[in-house]
Order: sequence, then C-alpha cells, then structure tokens
Amino acid sequence: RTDVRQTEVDVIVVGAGFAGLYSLWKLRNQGRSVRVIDAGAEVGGTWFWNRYPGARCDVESVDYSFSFDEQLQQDWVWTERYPAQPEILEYLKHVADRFDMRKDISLDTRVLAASYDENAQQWTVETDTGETLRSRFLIMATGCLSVPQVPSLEGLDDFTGTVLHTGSWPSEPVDFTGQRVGVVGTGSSGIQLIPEVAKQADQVTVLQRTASFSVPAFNRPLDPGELAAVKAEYPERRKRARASAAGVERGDNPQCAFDVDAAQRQREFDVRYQTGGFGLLGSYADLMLTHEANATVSDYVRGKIRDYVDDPETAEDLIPHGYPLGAKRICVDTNYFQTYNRDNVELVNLRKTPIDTFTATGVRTSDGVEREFDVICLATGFDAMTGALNRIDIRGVDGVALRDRWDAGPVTYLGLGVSGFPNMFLLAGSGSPSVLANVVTAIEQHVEWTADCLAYLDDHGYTTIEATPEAETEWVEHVNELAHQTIFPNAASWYIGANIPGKPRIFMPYVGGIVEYENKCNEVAGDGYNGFALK
Ligand code: NA7
Repeated sequence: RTDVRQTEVDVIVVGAGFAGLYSLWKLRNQGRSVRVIDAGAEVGGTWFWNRYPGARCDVESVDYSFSFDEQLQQDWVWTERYPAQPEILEYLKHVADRFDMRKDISLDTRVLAASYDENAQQWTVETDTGETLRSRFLIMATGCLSVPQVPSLEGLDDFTGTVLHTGSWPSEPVDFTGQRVGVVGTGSSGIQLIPEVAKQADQVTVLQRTASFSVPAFNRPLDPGELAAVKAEYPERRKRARASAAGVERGDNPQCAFDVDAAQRQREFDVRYQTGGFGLLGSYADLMLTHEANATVSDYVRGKIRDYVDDPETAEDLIPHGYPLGAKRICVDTNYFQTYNRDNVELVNLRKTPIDTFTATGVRTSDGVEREFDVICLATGFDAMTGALNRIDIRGVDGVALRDRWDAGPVTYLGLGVSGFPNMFLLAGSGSPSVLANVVTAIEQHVEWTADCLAYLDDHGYTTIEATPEAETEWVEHVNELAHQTIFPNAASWYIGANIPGKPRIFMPYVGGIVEYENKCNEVAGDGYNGFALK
C-alpha cells in the first residue's frame, strides 16, 4: 500500500487515541504539518482494542472527554454516567471526523522504528507498510495500557478451544451462549468482563490469583437535566478538574482518618461508597500515606464484599489481603461480587489450588481437579507504561536504543523528555501523573505544554530541545522519593512493573497529582525550559 501524502512533516505522532488526536488538533492549529500513525484499524487507541463485554471507563463520561472545544462538549451527548467502550469509541471517531483529522492519520500502520539523525536534526520513522517518514519532532502518544500481557501459562498452547485477551478483543461480538468459559485475571478488566459473560454463558470459572479491591460504579443513564446542568457550566467544571490532584473534582476531604472517630469515618465512607466510583479514596487525606489510615478504608470495603457474597468461603476468597486498597488501581464495577451468587459462576482461588497446567480441553489445578472450557478469556493486563515504547526500536543520539537506556527502568524528565532523544516527547509517560488521575486531563496538560514548548523553540530560534541527564536523574529520584512517602509501592502492581516477570521494579507514575505536576512543568517552561538543553 502506498500513501500519497507527504512523507516529510513537522511532527510525527505515534498513536491515535486521546493523546494522539489532541496533539494533531493542537499542533495543526499552530500551522504545523502533522502525521499521526496508529496500528489500529480505527482511531481510539486503548478504546479501540479493549472492546470486551463490559468494558467501561472508571471516570465519569462528562469528565473523561476533551475540553478544548466548547461546541464539541456542548454538542456531544453522553448517555451514561460512566461511558461504555462503544460510546467512547464513537466519541473519538466523532472528534476525528468533526475536526477533519483523518486526512492526517494513517491507520492500520504500525511504527517499527524511529531514529534520530543528528546532522539533519530529524527523526526517521519506519512503518510495517514499508513507509519511511521524516519529521523534526516525534511525539509518542502510545498509551500506558496498550500492550496486552499474555503470561506464560503452562499448557495453554495445547488448549484446543478459543483463547481471547481483553486487551485485543475480536472486532466481531463473541457469543458465549451455551459455552463453558474460563477467565484468568481479576483486575479492572476481569471484574468488568465476568458479570457480562456470566449472563450469557453456561458456566463461568474464574481463576483468581489475587483478589481485588473493587467499589460499585452505581452506573446509570444520565438524565437530560443532569447533562444540561453540566453543560451550563462546562468551562468552570473543566477548570476545577484541572485544579484537582486527581484531574477530576472529587471533593477530597482534607481531614486525616484519625482526626475523627470510627462512627464518623463510617458515615463518611458510607456517603462516598454510595456515590460510587473513586470518590471513596478522597475520604481522608492520609489513606495512601499510612497503613493505619488505609486499613480503615480497606476494612470497610472488605466488609462490603462479605455483605454481597452469599457463600462465606467464596466471600473470604474474594477479599483482598496483603496490600493496601488503592496501591493497585481500585476497580470500579457493576455487580461484580454479586455475580458469585449465580449458580453458573465458580471461583477458583489459585492461592489455594494453583494451576497445574492447561490441557487440550481446559485446566487442571494442583488438587487434581480438571475443568473443561470452550473459551479461555485472559484478563491478564498490560505491559504498562513502557511496553509500547520498548516494542519500537527507538534510537537517539549515537544510535543509542531507548530500550537499552531503560534497561534498569524508565528514566524521563517530567515524563515528557528523555536525555539523548532530542525533539522527542512522551505523552502520559512514566514520571507523569496520568495513570493516577483522569488521564484525559493529564493528556490535555501534556499536549498543551508540548505545543507551547514547540512555539517557544520557534520564537527563540532554537531547533532542538533535549532533557539534560542531570535533570532527568533528579526527576526520577523525585518521583521515587514521593512514591516512597506513600504506600503506593506496597503492592505488586503494574505501576511498579511487578506484573511482568523480569521487568525492572521502579515506581513509574508521579504520585504528586496533576496540580503539583503542572506547576512544576510551568515553572520549568517559565524558566526558559530549565533542565532541558536548547540548541
Ligand atoms: P491488571 O490490573 O494488571 O490485572 C491483571 C490480572 O491478571 C490480575 O488479577 C493478575 O493477577 C492476573 N494475572 C496476570 N498474570 C497471571 C497469571 N500468570 N496467572 C494468574 N493470574 C494472572 O490488568 P487489567 O487489564 O485488569 O487492568 C489494567 C488497567 O486498565 C487498570 O488498572 C485500569 O487502569 C484499566 P495478579 O494480581 O498478578 O496476581
């Protein structure tokens, strides 16, 4: 296939999800030529691939959306409090069409390599369609959760039925009617998938290694009055989101857990729990700072699980232990725990009876029990934050490979730049607060900062910008130091690379929140891009 469009542009953007689309809009409006490249057959990024039944965002629709165009936010009609995957995908397709973005987007095209030519001060990008493109700037909008992780599971290759992964779900709907289904993984994806499959399938067997903390979404249709009220003050709502650590207004309580007595804590938790979603984490300021404070909310959620599940043994198996609530991203569900009260759903606790091996027909556990499946669904997560970047052969100055630079874990300055990789920007990368917040708010900030930076370079006659090794080291240390002042690192989560065997254990997200982060970014820019070398 040959593309008749320009092969030399100002900016190449890899990825056509939220970050890629906004980059295109923003930079094109600066008069730059931009080419966006995405491996998917449609725009949408993670919302294109994660089309499993039940896939839904855990941030409310009216907040998990772009703020850059007032008419867009006035026109678009969200139908539910938490948007389901098809609706988010429709929204992103609408954005691409509405702003005539498609003419600058190459779909079905995977970037294989990107290398920096110091003499030409250019990036050369190679794709699997055989195209070679050149640009002054390279923006990696490759997503934090975009490379599905398929664990090595003994015997899985022998299984003769169908194997699916939530993160690369087939484009045609899967009919589970009459099927016996095994599900591996009980993180956010598994927790969303399981109740939906259970409604259809004959039998669902959940193979659970680690129980998850999950809170109800209390999802519901958005009534027109409610949506109108949001729209009446949308710009103010967006400002409040951007001024909130979580990138969404959550009404965080400034008190600490032990400033009040147990009865008052119970009331606070009740109100927030009943509201649904992440708000529970905003109950007290120290819930992620000390184990003692966290135990109050962890125990509260454990109690709720006991209430939901009829069979006491199943309930105990579903109750998470050994790590604090929030240290793995808290799941937001619809009828997850209640699903175990159905006759066609069985929980296998792999801590008690680990998988011995998968077989041609199903799975055998260590107690010798064999279970037969027609379909196995892997909800086993992603090679998060660094996976997509490390799969591209990215080479900076002197041909140094990014994956080698990151051998001991990712290093970035502000999550945006990497020393030795001039004119390359990472969006929502390691060292940014994006995954601990409303990622769309974070993305908007990253893209705006990057666009301002490009304008600054032009205005001041610079051609390149590159993080200095000192600033990068300092930032990585700062990110780690902040993380270790909290209890976030106290779980084997994808935040710390623990879900991938052999991946360096480094706490990757910036835990200081959107506001602190944006202040720091603005301070750097205001100081003439302090910590970056401009040439
Ligand atoms: P997660 O949160 O990484 O969850 C993956 C799940 O898969 C988790 O329960 C894992 O158990 C399980 N898993 C992974 N490998 C295995 C093996 N080998 N055996 C058994 N179980 C396994 O991924 P999700 O897709 O659910 O969610 C990712 C993010 O997307 C989420 O945080 C939201 O931000 C959106 P483990 O905990 O490793 O014992």
